[in-house]
Amino acid sequence: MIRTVKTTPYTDQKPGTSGLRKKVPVFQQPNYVENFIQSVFDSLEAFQGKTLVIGGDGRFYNREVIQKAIAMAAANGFGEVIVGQGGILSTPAASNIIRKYKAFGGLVLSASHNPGGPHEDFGIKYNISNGGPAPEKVTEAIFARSKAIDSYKIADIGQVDIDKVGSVKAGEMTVKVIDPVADYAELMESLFDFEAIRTMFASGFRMTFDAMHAVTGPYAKEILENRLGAPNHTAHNFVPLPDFGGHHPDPNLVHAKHLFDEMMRDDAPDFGAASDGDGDRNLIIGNGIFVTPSDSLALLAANAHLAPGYKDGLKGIARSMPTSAAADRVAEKLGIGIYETPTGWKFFGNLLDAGLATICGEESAGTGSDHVREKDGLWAVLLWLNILAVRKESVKDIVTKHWAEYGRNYYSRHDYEAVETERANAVVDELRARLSTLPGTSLGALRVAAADDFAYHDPVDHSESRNQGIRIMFEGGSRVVFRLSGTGTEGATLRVYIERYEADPAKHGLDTQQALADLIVAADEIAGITKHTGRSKPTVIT
Ligand code: G16
Repeated sequence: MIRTVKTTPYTDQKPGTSGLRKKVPVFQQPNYVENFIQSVFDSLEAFQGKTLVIGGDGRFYNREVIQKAIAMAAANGFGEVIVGQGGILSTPAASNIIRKYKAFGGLVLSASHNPGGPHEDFGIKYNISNGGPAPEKVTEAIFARSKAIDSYKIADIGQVDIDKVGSVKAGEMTVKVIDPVADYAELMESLFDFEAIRTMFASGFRMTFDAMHAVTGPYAKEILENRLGAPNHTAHNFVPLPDFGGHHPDPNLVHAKHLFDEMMRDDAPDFGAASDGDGDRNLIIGNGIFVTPSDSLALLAANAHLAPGYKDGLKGIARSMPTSAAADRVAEKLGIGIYETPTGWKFFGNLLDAGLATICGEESAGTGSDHVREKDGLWAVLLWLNILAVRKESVKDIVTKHWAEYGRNYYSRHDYEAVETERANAVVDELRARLSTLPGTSLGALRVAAADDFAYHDPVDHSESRNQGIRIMFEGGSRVVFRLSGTGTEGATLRVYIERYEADPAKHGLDTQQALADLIVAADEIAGITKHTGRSKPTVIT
């Protein structure tokens, strides 16, 4: 039986950088989930009888929302739902399933690297038929609808068993429960030289992978250990838990510090990696060297031809604006296009669909390619392994040779988390008002060459996205960028991105914070961070 249930709108269902992210108790309010899912369906056209993919990262409230989503998909006329066994699908695996089985779209339930649990974070994101996050025109339509919604449709089908692989009927609709790993593992085998990586492991190559009790655990076990022959203690924390074991499943130098510390020891393994809550981010650390996400993008692009899936070269590279320009130098050398987009993987979709870019990346620990339409943590790890297997050099040697060839972009991000929203807005508003007066002014030895608020013109659909981050460019190529995060769930997070280019190999061995010291001081002076926020230092430095 299909019921139409009366509801009243919530005013705060605006999707951010990557879907709707809120605290669990917010999602647990009456009809909160139902309103949002119905607003998604109401913003779509012509999906009757078609397939919807549903999966999540296994965090607290995942199973409850999956049951609601299935019952609502049945009531709204979808013909089939494909769901990962146990409600599990990593974000890149969900993207692959949407593409492979030609689904109409998908609901990806995750708050990514944010913590999970009854008082922590949850999220819902809609992905379109190319497998990628809905573009802004769709998310804007969803938000508009959520403010006007007065009813939703739900089918009385009881609890669907999502723990057994196979097909069951839910009213008129079929629910297909699939192994969440198999299709993804097959895709990885088609892109990378598994034989070469197997040989490398067999000859004693040592790796440590931290799944952070998040969704990549089962994927890492299957691919790294079962298929590539890595020893069976290579993947750590590989059982996904609803609260990620009480930690932030965020693979950065703060929340994966234990991995960093292990990799800096004399007896460290050859390669260390981690992934986040929903499996789309990556952390790469070689024996004695952390590879910044921006450098990793550049290195992967420069070496991608060593993997079978990219042997014909790249069509182009895309990076988000705050990501360092290291990849630009690789694109220049390869004679291919480089695209600078706003923060948010959704902006890469058009470039990938149009064949303008093959590899994309962001400073926020995301790299991926045209194999799916999401960033992909294990993909990045496997491409690194493929490169290491072919080049037979250490991560450190590969990185330092890259710097010697292209120069080094010293890079760091300083985050001020949970700042009062008005205070964070004041930083950005005041900067914006002063943009035209900054060029030509000096801070110590640094002279401002240009300053703007980044705007993006999509070369494919010609849409415009404004106010995407304030850039202060200095003479000589250094810069600082300021923007407010679109993924936080508490107050505002001010992000400050700091970058300096150094061509001289003799100066490539500096400590990053030291190398950026004058820019860090300048950033505070220009933006008045301490004055506005009362904070004397960032919450997180990556
Ligand atoms: C999401 C987006 C990324 C973005 C990141 C940080 O990642 O998909 O494109 O770079 O958030 O965004 P912000 O700086 O606005 O917080 P994820 O891994 O959280 O889905």
